[in-house]
Amino acid sequence: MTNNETIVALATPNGTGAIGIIRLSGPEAITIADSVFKGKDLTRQTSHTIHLGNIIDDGLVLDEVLVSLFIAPRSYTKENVVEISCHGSAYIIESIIKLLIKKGARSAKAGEFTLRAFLNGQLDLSQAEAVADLIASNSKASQQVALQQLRGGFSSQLQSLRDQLVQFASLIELELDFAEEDIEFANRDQLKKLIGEINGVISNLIRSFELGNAIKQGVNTVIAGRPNAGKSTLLNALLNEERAIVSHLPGTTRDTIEEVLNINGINFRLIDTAGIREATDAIEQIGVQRTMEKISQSALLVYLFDANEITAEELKQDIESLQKPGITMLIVANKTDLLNSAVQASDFGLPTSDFLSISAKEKLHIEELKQKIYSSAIKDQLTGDETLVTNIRHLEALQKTEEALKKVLKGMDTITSDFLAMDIKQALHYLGEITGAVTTDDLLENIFSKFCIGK
Ligand SMILES: Nc1nc2c(ncn2[C@@H]2O[C@H](COP(=O)(O)OP(=O)(O)OP(=O)(O)O)[C@@H](O)[C@H]2O)c(=O)[nH]1
Ligand SMILES: [Mg+2]
Repeated sequence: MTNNETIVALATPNGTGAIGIIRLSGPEAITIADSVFKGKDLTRQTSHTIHLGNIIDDGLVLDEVLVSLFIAPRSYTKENVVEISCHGSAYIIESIIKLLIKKGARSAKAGEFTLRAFLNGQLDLSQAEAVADLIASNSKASQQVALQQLRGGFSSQLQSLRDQLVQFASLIELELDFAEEDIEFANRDQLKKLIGEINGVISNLIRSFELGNAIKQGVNTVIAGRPNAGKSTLLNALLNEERAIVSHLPGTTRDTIEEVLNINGINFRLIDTAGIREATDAIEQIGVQRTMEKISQSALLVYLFDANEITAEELKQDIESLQKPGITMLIVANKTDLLNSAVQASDFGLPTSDFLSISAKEKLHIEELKQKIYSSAIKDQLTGDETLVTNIRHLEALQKTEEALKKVLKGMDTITSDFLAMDIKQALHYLGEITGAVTTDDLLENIFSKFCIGK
């Protein structure tokens, strides 16, 4: 990978806007910009300054622009960076980029600016990934988690663990030099203690993935129950919008309907489904199948029933048939507006904890249900500064580290120092994959190709 090329790309979205920002990075960024700019000599200006002037192509003024200068290493990529703010016409933007390429820049690949920032030591790998997450964030919580990771909370924690382990690895390597004398430089009890500590942190991080992933991707929340229970009415009430068709005919909803609802900063993907029963025709049967699929892919199931229609025995059967490991079930009694008195969990012989009674049609207790949905998914309180793993690549590396450390612990009393050193190195390798201390071209390609061009 050579960094002596100067790259160029539009940093703002494609299409017409008030302004467009074209970014150049590389050793020639300033001289290339200067060669098309009339106003000042850009090569003689100081870093972090802005200059008004014209972009000239073939003697003609193409646009009046503002040019910002960032002189290496005081820039995002640690290279010379120039940002040209021009008028946001697609024609002007394209013409300026073409002109800069004619003068010696080349088109940047997806994520190439951030890749350079990583290769030049501006960011570690998990921070670079956080840049992509931040750009993609679509809720307060996902923005906060990405920002936390960008600030390095995640990597610094792992880095200090890795440092301690490196120390042990070197002590054990030292033992290999004195193998005949049977000396132990690395105190085994201390090593055990350290591994115990590391394992504690790692398993917390692994556990945080469920929440981290929920925050990043949104929580799949399926509304299911018998036909006519009021599922579509409930979807509409939660969204405050007439999204799904409601009718008194059972079997109205046939396909699944998905909409995002934000509760306290977390996105929930609400899925309204076809009512579960013995289907009366082939299409309904497909609908019911789809319902079951959606349930199995969801983290949260809102089981809705018509409190006027169902017996305690039927309810029990429904709940039993829908209960699966890994999915939290809320049991919600609907149409309570038709009842003289409120229904309670105990009426049906159910525990009160995950039970709620509402009227979807009259919008009674909908806010309560929203909060219950939130607290079922976000079991631990979010304080905003905790370290959460949101990235599947990190999760896998952590799991592999955990496995490698288990091997170290298991082998500590039985195997020789050379094998122990190898097992520790394995753990170090996986930890390094997260921060980028250990990388391969494939890994980098994989991560940065997911960025947009211009980032
Ligand atoms: N009184 C009363 N009627 C309700 C309530 N919720 C829904 N309904 C009515 O119950 C009927 C069925 O509502 P839907 O929302 O279509 O029920 P569904 O569960 O989506 O039904 P399918 O899609 O056929 O499975 C409609 O006539 C609604 O107006 C409620 O809280 N109170
Ligand atoms: Mg429906």
